[in-house]
Amino acid sequence: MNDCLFCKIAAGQIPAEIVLDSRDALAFRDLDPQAPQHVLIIPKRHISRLADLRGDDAPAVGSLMTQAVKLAHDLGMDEAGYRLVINNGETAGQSVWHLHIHLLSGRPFHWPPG
Ligand code: DGP
Repeated sequence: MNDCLFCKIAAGQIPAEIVLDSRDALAFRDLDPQAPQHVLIIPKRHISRLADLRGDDAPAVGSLMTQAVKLAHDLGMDEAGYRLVINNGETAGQSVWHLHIHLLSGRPFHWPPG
């Protein structure tokens, strides 16, 4: 997508602090971190939001989730714990229309979330 912020980051057109670059996914530090560690994991292929996933996207989503969990491990978050969040839609807090998993760690998280 030409005007998608995260597609531009994936294409190297906008700088980001990249922590993972694989065949199908990219992870980079959030510009406005909500925890001491806050990383976004995105598919390189443009998918606007969770609700747009189709049945044949299951392997892609499984791969994304698996890479998020491995990244949490590699960034040393296992012991402290971490939270994975996907906001779907404006009311849920989605502001960038390219599917992304938030990986947050380094402070206590409350439930229910705000
Ligand atoms: P969400 O609100 O769930 O759509 O999350 C979007 C996140 O993207 C938000 O936490 C801030 C982050 N963000 C927005 N613009 C940029 C940017 O240009 N670079 C980086 N690294 N993160 C961004």
